[in-house]
Amino acid sequence: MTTRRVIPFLAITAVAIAAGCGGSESSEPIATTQVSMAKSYRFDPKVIEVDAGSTVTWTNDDNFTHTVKVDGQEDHKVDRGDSVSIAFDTAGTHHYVCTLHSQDISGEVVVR
Ligand SMILES: [Cu+2]
Repeated sequence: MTTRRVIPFLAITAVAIAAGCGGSESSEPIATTQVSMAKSYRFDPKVIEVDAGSTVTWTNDDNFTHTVKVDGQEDHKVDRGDSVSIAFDTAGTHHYVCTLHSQDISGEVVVR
């Protein structure tokens, strides 16, 4: 059976899936309560360490709106230039993401 198939010239779809930003995978926690949403699509520092009861502040220094959603908590939208503060009372490692770009940026708050 002859099936007529028009094979379009796939313009070499740059499967540019920025596969794993190689580089330093050393995610040693940084002792700070300040996290920048840095240009572009980054939480900086990515992994922080705070004392229980601390309030962590994220500031959006990027050109895009991001959010901070700690696992098990509500999502917080942070527009350019804005910030959000979240208190951490429970010891443990709290993973979070930007729900708008959850595949690109995430981070962790390690509470001691
Ligand atoms: Cu984002």
